[in-house]
Amino acid sequence: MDARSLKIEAARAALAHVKDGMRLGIGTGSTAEEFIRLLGERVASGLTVIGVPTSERTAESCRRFGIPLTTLDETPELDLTIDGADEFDPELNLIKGGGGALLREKIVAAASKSMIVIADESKAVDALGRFPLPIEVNQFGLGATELAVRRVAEALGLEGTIALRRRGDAPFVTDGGHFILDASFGRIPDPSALSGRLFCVPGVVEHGLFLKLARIAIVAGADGVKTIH
Ligand code: ABF
Repeated sequence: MDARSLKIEAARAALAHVKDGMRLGIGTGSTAEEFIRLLGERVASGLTVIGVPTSERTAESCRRFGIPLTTLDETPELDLTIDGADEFDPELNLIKGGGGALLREKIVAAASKSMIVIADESKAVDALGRFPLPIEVNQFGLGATELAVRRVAEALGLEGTIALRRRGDAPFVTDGGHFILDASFGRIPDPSALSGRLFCVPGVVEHGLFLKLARIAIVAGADGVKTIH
């Protein structure tokens, strides 16, 4: 099965968790796009849900597929968020943010009673860190923030490169107007320690370590779809 088919299978299996009347957090990325498309079909045939999108891109897709939207101001508590991930470990800790939407994704996930990750099996890792960790930072003080992040990493014995994400010739700018540093530290033995220390850097707005947020991962692979709790 090709990569897109696996994403569709994971997205389809996640739909079984969506019940009439639910307030949903709706993720970003190519796997989430498949979910949005399938959810749109269910909405067209009578399912009643309301969604909070995790990015402008997702908001646009939801509108295209007829999914009613709300905001966290109007609906501050959600029943379920369904989102993709860049990688997940056996404890369902995640790295997210490859799509640049990590801040809204984390706010939405944290506002949800439950979070389900949908992914193909290539996203499974024994320990986080194969995928570069996205760190969303304020544009002001970029150089100082990058240096502080480097010092945090060194204090934890992590080494590697930190790159400012770019789109073409210009830095990539998030929906919130921030930059992203992609930190290739390799294996992260203690994600919780790294998370705590990164939050002590004033220029860090958010980072892509999603720890203890996902309850379930629905993972599609060559052997079928597995649900991991
Ligand atoms: C979002 O999309 C991100 O947090 C993650 O970076 C990415 C996963 O994308 P895809 O489903 O395209 O692999 O959920």
